[in-house]
Amino acid sequence: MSQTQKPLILTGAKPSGELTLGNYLGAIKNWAVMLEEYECFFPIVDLHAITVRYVPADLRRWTYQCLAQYIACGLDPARSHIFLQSHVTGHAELSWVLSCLTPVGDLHRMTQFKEKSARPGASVNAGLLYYPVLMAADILLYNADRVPVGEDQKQHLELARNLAQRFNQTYSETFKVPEPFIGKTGGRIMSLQDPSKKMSKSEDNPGEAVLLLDPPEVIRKKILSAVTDSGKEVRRSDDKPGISNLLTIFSAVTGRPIEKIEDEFAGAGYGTFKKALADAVIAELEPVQERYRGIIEDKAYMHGVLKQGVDVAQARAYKTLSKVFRKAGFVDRIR
Ligand code: AQP
Repeated sequence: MSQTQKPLILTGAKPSGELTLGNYLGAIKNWAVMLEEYECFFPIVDLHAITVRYVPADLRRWTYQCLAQYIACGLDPARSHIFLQSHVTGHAELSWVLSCLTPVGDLHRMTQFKEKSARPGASVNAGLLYYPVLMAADILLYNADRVPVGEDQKQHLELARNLAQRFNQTYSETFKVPEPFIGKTGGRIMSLQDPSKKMSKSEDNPGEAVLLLDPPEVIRKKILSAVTDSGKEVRRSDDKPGISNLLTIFSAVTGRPIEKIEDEFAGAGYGTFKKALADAVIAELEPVQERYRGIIEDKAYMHGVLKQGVDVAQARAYKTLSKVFRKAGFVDRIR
């Protein structure tokens, strides 16, 4: 089968900080096994990174880091299209058209908007509210068949599906309605310090998240100090959110079912379990970090990857955008 006949997958991360174990287990690790079966578009969605206060130099550094980590985690640029969202003309334009079909109330109901706007000192700008419309445009611009997302992004994907249907009904059949694709394990990794909220790269407390680039001793320290629950049994249960989260991580890292891990650590206590988990996470991330170090030094290689990716992405984006503009009634550009 030629590459163009494969179903199209599109998914990306935003360079709003250093990638976490949550980004890796809930997303990137699952994407890396899709390269054969799907035509994969992996944008780094940098336009999304400016909805919160940020420092431009950090954004640039995190963008390069994200690119090098994508590749180090197994997103092979020879078998996928890796590019920066801001390099492609079309994301912002399509999001404008889609925003004119989006009830504002739908955006106010988004969990992520509610959480982020409630953070102390948050600047609640229109971009933060509008973010899911831009995300819908990211997906629909490429007419993606499936979108691998963590549980936390399901609500945003639902909006993208609604907007595809609404556009098709308002104008005429244009967009595929994208399907979610959630990995079997690691769907939602929670904070190590507060397992009621997800592990996020932009949290202020460094103990909350293992970062992909954390040195082994830091990873060990963070996991050993992760909050656990009363009792000492290593067992998944609704009233044990801390240990349940650590079991999810263990299972996602090793590929072993949670029940098997519970059996192995029956009667062992939290301390022994955490030490084994730290070893497993370190063993998983060490080769990624090793590959990362080689890639991040090689700017010319990274620029080559971005150039190759954007050429394919832009061609596809222009095609969709001109179709959308025509259907929306804009006069064709005079060439
Ligand atoms: N804790 C998580 N568990 C599972 N999956 C997660 N993802 C993020 N956090 C977790 C998934 O990673 C992909 C890339 O995420 P993103 O960078 O685009 O945005 P995000 O979900 O907002 O990630 P963060 O880390 O929480 O960033 P900040 O703190 O800046 O908002 C997505 O597929 C996401 O589902």
